[in-house]
Amino acid sequence: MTVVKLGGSIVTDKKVAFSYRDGVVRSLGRAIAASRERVVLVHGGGSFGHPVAKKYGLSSRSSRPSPEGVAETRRVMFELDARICDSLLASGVLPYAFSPYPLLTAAGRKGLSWLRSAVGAGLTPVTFGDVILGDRGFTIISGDTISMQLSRSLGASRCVFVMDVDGVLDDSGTLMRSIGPAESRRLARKSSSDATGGIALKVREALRMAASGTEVAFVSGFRPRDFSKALKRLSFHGTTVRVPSRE
Ligand code: IP8
Repeated sequence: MTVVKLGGSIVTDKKVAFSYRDGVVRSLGRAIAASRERVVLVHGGGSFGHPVAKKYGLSSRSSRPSPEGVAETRRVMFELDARICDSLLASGVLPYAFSPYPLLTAAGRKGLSWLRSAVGAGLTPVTFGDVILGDRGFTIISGDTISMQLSRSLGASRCVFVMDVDGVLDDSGTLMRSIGPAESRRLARKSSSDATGGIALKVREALRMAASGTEVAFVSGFRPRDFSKALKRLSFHGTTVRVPSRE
């Protein structure tokens, strides 16, 4: 099983509110359909979820109790999800959209046989970063965290993060072909304009996955051939994550 995280920066143009990259999502969908891999998809908020979450002061750290903000942020996330499912259907992938809520409790994560059944039936489960009610009120759970939880619960052999750049970049913008804990600590200092954690969160979740046996890849969604290679475990242009215990 492979978990694919479609970053908000690749499914939308984050500089343009409510922009959507139909052509890019279709090309990624065609690559998934052609790969015949068993895939579970997670997508981020991009120019839909993040600006609205920010407008209402919602984030993954703190949240003001704003029922309007919760309702509006979820509405735009479901709208983006519907667009993504349309593009997937048009490219030969059969999406099975679901809310990430079942993933939030230990019992829910254990009982994921329905998800396996959906994949066994030829469907591709699709879920997304969401607004959830936790101990600290309403907070945003990033698609990156959901990808990590799903990878662990499903025992995924691979997780592919699809981005708008070639992979994880260093301070000078150069591609890092491989990353481990040391690079992660450096990236943790990078600030993000997202309501969640940006690249630092992705890399942190990637290391946790790698530590529990999932291979992690970062690849550009503008390079569908490299995305195909990453899906099929072939050598690709992008970043791979080193297993922390082997450092
Ligand atoms: O873009 C955030 O998910 P992410 C989702 O994966 C919302 O961090 C609701 C903004």
